[in-house]
Amino acid sequence: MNRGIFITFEGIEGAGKTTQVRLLAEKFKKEGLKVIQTFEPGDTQVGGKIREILLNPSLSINPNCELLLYFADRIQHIEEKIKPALEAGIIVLCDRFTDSTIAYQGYGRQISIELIKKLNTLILKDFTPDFTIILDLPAHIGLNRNKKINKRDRFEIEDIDFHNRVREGYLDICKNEPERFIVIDATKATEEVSEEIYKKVKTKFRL
Ligand code: Z5A
Repeated sequence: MNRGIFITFEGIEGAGKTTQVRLLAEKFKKEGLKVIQTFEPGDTQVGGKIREILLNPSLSINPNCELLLYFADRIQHIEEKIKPALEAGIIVLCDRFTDSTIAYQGYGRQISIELIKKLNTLILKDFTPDFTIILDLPAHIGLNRNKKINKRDRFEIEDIDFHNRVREGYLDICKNEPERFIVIDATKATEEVSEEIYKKVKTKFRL
């Protein structure tokens, strides 16, 4: 049996990641492809507890503690969910992964990116997605979308400079590995974005 494909969706808040993961999964399922949707942080039983801590706006969390909690969530997620699905030949569509840690904790919180990369090697053995879709849009548009649905967690309450650094971070990260990334203009209408992603993934993996 062939190994599955690991595809991650990245971008700032309100970029449309959750929406696009769902739409791509629906399209693939209609074609009879085996696919699962997952997300970080929190898509395991242990991860759900970690998520409650990470997103609670009333907690003040030390940046390195926050960093390690994301890694704790991720190793549980990889071992419990992602690897078994890939070994079973399933396409895994994941809403956020290690590029989020580089963008948010590295560029956003300004923790050493060298340190994050070392942890990635030590803890995750550099487990890397096959393909990463960056949904790019100006921070104020993404934040406004989330305001409309009253979403306010520990990250939404950060100032606009933080979110601008995260966006710039993503655009920087993909320069180092252009073959793994595509950047999509996420200001376009939902269905237009979805079609673009669908076509790119189909072509790249000859599905
Ligand atoms: N985080 C971190 O710091 N480090 C890490 O390593 C990881 C994560 C893994 C998780 O929050 C937080 O953890 C996250 C980063 C941090 N920061 N925050 N906040 P989360 O899981 O609760 O949320 P999120 O990942 O940021 O997703 P989101 O804010 O829910 O946004 P989204 O998934 O990108 O968008 P959406 O839910 O699909 O859409 C948002 C709204 O926009 C919704 O009303 C849609 O109907 C609308 N939408 C979507 N697409 C469009 C288009 N094209 N046009 C107009 N409106 C649209």
